[in-house]
Amino acid sequence: IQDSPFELIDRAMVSQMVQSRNPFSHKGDYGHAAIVAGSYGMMGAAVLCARACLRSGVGKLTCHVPASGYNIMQISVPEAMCKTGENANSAGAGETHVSPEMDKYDVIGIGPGLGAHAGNSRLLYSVFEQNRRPMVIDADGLNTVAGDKTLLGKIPPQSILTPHPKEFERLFGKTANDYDRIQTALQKAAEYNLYLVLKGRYTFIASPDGKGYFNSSGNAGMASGGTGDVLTGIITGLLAQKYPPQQAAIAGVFLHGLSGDLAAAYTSQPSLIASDLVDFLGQAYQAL
Ligand code: NPW
Ligand code: AMP
Ligand code: MG
Repeated sequence: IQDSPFELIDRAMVSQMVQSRNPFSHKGDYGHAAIVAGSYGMMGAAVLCARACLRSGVGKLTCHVPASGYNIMQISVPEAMCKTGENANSAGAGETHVSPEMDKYDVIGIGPGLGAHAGNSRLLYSVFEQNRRPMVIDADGLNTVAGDKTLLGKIPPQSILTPHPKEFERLFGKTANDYDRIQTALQKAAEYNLYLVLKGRYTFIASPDGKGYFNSSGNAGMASGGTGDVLTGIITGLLAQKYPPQQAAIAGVFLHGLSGDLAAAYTSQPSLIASDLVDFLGQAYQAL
């Protein structure tokens, strides 16, 4: 990395970014995040994302989930408020997500476990039109954009997209190798004024100003369902706390990987599950 144009994200870099708390602060000082996630059979993704967002330090959190996920969310994450479509009391009554009322929220994280529904495209148009602040887009949020490429140009500037390699390919097409993928990411980040977080062993962040960052934390124990949903919650929570998007992306991926390293040291790589990343986030903050 010494001769590379890219920077390495390490403990020293992230320690400088992490904000300490004013002793007289209250929950309003740490932002109100909205998470738009979950669908029938994938409420776990929404729960993991919400729990991670809370552990990252957000002041208030409201989860927009389909009616079928209302009880699951309220019981699994009592700290979060919950909004559903009109059929909130009839279990399994629908898969619609209420579009967040933008004036209420400082940031929106959208996508984990959303599923592939006909209404997703309309939901994203509405979200992008009403909210011009940086947001986080992951998973089926990204897949929706990939299925309707005009959405790409409508994403609020400085938003953070967190694709894994397959999601990246759906968005921007096949690349010959890792080097090409990084070059494409840098080009697209600049073109659309977005942060692209290419998840993997060494997650790479392409910044719209042309800079690139490789993450140094994390391990193969994190190759397990739901770990990406946790990352979305962490970055959303950091944005809500007014970390600038570049810092939210950098600190988010490092803390996520560090939680994974601490969790693996406690349990083991094979037994690591996504919930462990949430449970060890507090220790990751302490270790900075
Ligand atoms: P393979 O398997 O090696 O051929 P999808 P998803 C590839 C939700 N979840 N390097 C992989 O390739 C998510 O939030 C819900 C290379 C396969 O083809 C989403 O909303 C959970 N290739 C939804 O599920 C827990 C890689 O991508 C394809 C790669 C679908 O998300 C699980 C799979 O990607 C999940 O998070 C890599 N590093 N990573 C819950 N508990 O509710 C992936 N691939 O089709 O986008 O499926 O990522 O599981
Ligand atoms: P997703 O595929 O969306 O669930 O995201 C998986 C998350 O786990 C990403 O943050 C990856 O960077 C991380 N991850 C997966 N496999 C590894 C690995 N072998 N080493 C380090 N991090 C990993
Ligand atoms: Mg994912």
